[in-house]
Amino acid sequence: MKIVLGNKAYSSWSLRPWLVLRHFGIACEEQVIPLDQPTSEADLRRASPSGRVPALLDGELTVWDSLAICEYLADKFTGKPLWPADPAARAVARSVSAEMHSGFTALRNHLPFKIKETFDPAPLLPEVQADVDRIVALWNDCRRRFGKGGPFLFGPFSIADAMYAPVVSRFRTYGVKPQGEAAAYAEAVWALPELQAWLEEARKETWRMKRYEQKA
Ligand SMILES: N[C@@H](CCC(=O)N[C@@H](CS)C(=O)NCC(=O)O)C(=O)O
Repeated sequence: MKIVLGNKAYSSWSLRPWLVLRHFGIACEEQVIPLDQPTSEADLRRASPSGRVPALLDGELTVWDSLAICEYLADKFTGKPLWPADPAARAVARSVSAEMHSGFTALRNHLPFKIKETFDPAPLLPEVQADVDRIVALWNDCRRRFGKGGPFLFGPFSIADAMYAPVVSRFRTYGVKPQGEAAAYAEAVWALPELQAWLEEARKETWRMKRYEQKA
């Protein structure tokens, strides 16, 4: 298999399935397409039918979209606990993953993913604060209901944590401090060796993405 990613400094959607691959020790080549470069659009179109990354190539098959890739990996590697084993926990893990995938637009637009950077905390727009409050509430709820077996949302690391890892990074970048169990959860995600490895690789990148650098 090969996963096609955007730059590690900026591509939050790419980080999600990459973390799943790395955490569960699934062998996969990788290719990074730097975004916002003169050749990016053509390169992305060649790699992915949507013209967006991540995309996973498995033989003749292309799977695109972060959550679809995670589901494909869960189907293909059934011996590995990519989702929680308990059906109720798994259903909630899928719910919070889908909520991340389809929502939190204000947070994603106003606090862009910049894993290498940190800024002084600034007041949040009300719609961004509402997204932060909902995320912190759902982290606390998952930890309380399902988190007994480990430091992550459903105890051991699962796809749900991969979906929220870019939010953990954004909270650090913009000085957002979650309250309650959510604070310890965010620390556990940030401390993941795979996430730190991604950060190290992001630090080595020299591409600049002008579109994002004008913000924040
Ligand atoms: N819903 C998609 C979103 C993918 C997406 O928007 N990827 C961005 C990079 S993080 C992209 O490919 N952008 C193309 C561009 O900026 O030209 C997913 O979950 O994979």
